[in-house]
Amino acid sequence: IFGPTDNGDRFELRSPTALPLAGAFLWNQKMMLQITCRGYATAQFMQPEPAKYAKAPNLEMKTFMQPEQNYYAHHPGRFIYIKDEETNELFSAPYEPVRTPLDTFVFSAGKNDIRWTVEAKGIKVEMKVTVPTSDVVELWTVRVTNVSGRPRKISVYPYFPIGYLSWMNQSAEYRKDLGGVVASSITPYQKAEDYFKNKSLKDKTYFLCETQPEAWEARQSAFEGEGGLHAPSSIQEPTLSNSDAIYETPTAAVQYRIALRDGEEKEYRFLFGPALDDEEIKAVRSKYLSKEGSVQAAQDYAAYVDLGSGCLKIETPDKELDNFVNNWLPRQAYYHGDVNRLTTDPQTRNYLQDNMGMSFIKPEVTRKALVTALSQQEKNGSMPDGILLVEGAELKYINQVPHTDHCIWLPIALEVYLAETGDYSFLQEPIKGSDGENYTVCERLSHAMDWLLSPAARDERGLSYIAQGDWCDPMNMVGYKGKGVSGWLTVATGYALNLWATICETSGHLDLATQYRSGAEEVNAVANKHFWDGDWFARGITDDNVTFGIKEDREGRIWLNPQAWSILGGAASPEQRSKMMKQVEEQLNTPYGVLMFAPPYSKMREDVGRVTQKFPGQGENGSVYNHAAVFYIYSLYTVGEADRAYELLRKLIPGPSEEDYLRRGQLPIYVPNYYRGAWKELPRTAGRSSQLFNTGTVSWAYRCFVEGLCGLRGEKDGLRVQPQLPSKWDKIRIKRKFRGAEVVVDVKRGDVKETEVRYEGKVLEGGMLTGIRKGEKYALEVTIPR
Ligand code: CEZ
Repeated sequence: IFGPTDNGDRFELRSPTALPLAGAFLWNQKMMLQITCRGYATAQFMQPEPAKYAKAPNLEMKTFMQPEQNYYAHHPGRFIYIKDEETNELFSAPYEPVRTPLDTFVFSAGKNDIRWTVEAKGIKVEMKVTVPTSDVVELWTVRVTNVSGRPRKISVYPYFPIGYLSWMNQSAEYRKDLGGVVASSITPYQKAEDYFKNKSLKDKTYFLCETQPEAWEARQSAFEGEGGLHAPSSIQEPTLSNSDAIYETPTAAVQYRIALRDGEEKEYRFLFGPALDDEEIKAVRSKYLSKEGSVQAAQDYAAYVDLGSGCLKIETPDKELDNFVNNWLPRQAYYHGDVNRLTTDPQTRNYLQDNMGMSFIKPEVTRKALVTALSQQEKNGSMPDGILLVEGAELKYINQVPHTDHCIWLPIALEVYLAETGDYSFLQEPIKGSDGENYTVCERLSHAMDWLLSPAARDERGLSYIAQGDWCDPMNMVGYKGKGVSGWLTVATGYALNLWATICETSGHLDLATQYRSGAEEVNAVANKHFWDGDWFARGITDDNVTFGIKEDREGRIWLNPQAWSILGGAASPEQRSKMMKQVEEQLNTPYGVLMFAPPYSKMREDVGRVTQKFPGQGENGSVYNHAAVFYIYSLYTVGEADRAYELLRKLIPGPSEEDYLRRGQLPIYVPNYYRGAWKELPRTAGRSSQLFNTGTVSWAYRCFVEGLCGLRGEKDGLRVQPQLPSKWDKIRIKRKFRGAEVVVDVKRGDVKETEVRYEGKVLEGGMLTGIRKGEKYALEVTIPR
């Protein structure tokens, strides 16, 4: 019932009930559309704040996407009802709302479009949706074919619910002049100043038809009547009633009554989206609502998505993995780097990590993002909680809660950018900041590191304050009184300082290198003094001086982040590492990945905070939180733990067994932010996907494949080749784009003591390929020990 097609370009699901929440997503720089295999949809566009053009039947708040969202009959969706005019029998595509058993069901997630093929009662319905590159509109094509072996009379009813738009003013009607249903509304507001802001909001929702329908409904209650969505009353009648909605809930349903000979098909095109006024509606109509227009848009969009195809193609013994890494992972990383999760104020750490991933795809974007972030650095060297991306944007929601970790992500993102591009001159680029100063990148990074080491960021013991959160957003009460410290942030500070010291060294700033290297040593020493618990590092010390994440804790006993980052930053010695890894294996490993911590909290712990109130095993309360998992995986690659790393890396994606797919409930076309944890406590739900595709995991995951598994890591003067295959693999083949060149690498096991890299027959010293020229092709033969 699952599987890749078209050489991995698409992924199919052939049951509407096996993975009912499974879906796919499309985006462009202004919008995002997530749609499930059964037809439920969540779409969002930017104006510039996120907004919706199809809403729930009651007033919906503008919150971020919800994990494991459940759908209900009236949830926004895109559906086609088919009625047999002779028997009155009904079914709907793709599956909802009628839920008739289907003879065929194929949900096919592509990189540039999403398609369904559905067959029931001798009628085949093919649906396809895509979005254009820069306008906010869904482009739909629906083809209906008679496959019943005899002539048929049917009615085809596209039904695109619009929902409750506004309690102030809402209406809808069929507009003959525009060729579709248009709903109008006024975004509710109360303050006079909002009137002026809201004037430019796209408060109209349109559903435009290329072929004029015979009849329509623009009022939800008229469409549904007493029959409900399983058998709408209006569909029981010969024709829809041409209703309008006047301060009533709008909908868009239209009817085509057709006769089809055996084998005959009809194709329809529709547009669905938001608009400011009639002019905009006319403009999208003339641009997109035709065969030529939609073909052009599809080509352009495919070209746009293709820009995100990344720098790596692998052939390994695991075909499913190849499929994911070659096709879907870079696409997801590109989505993050290109549109910053469609927010106007991304969290600073998300912004930096999402753009870090872009180094492998479009490094010029990473460079620009680093400039944008650094230009918002505070006078004292610290970084704000969020980065403002458009004029007039404000720090909202979580960005109003003080977190202390934002500086550490600067050298992390910068280092990946430099490794990928070798663009060390960037360090000397001056950046004018909102602090009014004109400092170079190098100076700004040093200021950020100085801040991490300053008394503003560290207590008298030298441990890093946590305030109302570090990487873990909901860990908001460890330090809200001003004293609590973070074990993770302390070792992460060590990592950031070491990275920065290395960059300084490589770029010839030796004095700075020595200074920050000794800062790192000092930080790592105090981390060991205060957080080492015998077998692992503790997670923090509360305002009341209680150390947590230690052996004595019944819940929240061992946390992954302090272990991973003490490996990265050097706080952990080789002996400590092996102790920690053993504990991680025993206490945190599950068949679905490694837990963020265990055991999960069962009730509020007031000196830890909101994280303990999340449902056990969900979100940050001890799930397989993939972002945390991938930090650990990356850290394992940095110390040559190839087998441990690969085992966990593979678990980031669903499959390949059917049982695993069913449990996770998601297709292998993106990494979700978590899989449910509480594997020991609540085994029934363990492994279930959050279905959320916004996650910092992807940039690190891509990095793990490029630099870790394939071992193709950029350095100032070239490419270091050091593959780390799991021991059960004998060979892999890699194609890697690097600084404009193409490097093809054949990796095999052989009788060598150490990895041997040959280029044109000669062994490369230290596995370093240097003198790489743009446009050239390099073929490397790599032999790794058996
Ligand atoms: O958001 C993420 C953040 O975007 O949570 C991560 C954090 O590092 C990322 O920057 C770990 O806390 O507030 C909450 O409780 C939520 O859990 C969000 O913070 C969380 C959601 O996954 C967003 O979809």
